[in-house]
Amino acid sequence: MKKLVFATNNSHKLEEVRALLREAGPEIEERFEILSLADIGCDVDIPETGMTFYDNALQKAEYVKVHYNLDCFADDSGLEVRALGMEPGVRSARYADDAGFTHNSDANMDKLLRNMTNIKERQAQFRAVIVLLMDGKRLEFEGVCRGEITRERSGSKGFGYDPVFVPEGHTVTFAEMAMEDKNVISHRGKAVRQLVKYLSTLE
Ligand code: ITT
Repeated sequence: MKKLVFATNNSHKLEEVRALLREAGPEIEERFEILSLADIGCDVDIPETGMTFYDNALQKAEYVKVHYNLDCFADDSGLEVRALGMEPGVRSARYADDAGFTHNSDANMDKLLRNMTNIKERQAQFRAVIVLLMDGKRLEFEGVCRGEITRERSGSKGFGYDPVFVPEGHTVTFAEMAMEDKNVISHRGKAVRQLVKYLSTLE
């Protein structure tokens, strides 16, 4: 079985990705052992200093490759709000902290709703970029999920901005959906299904 590390400290991302890989069927499950950072004894908050999702995902994946010499993939993702010039974008995790250190979803949502108080145009999208470093190759997979920012929070499932995001074609927020339903339409679900497609083509 081939070991593949998912370089994230976000337990929700890990849970979503593990469910998506399970759904991909026994072919993937039997060939790849997905390890978390905790599984490889890494408790570092890997620096993310890039200007793009791609740069940050690569930075996280390279950290594991360099320090642990294991094949690895990382997800860098965030929320892009049209009326805010695609902010918070790569700063999504630390949006409410101007210094960019702390990671507080409640404060992030408060700041977002505050900044959008008088804005009628609510279109937004989640974007996820996955970088895979495997067998000396570097691959990129990307997924986008369009939707709208609500005026108040609703729901308690999921993580991050899920309580304030209603995906296109739906009437409830990501935080009101079961994880399996979110995964069908989410940015991460789309990116991970491309990753799975690639893994399933390998000899
Ligand atoms: P890792 O870097 O350890 O993977 P992280 O949470 O810091 O975990 P990112 O740097 O990629 O991850 O930041 C992504 C942020 O964007 C995340 O903290 C949320 O605030 C937001 N986000 C991304 N995907 C999301 C989703 O599916 N639902 C809600 N918010 C999401």
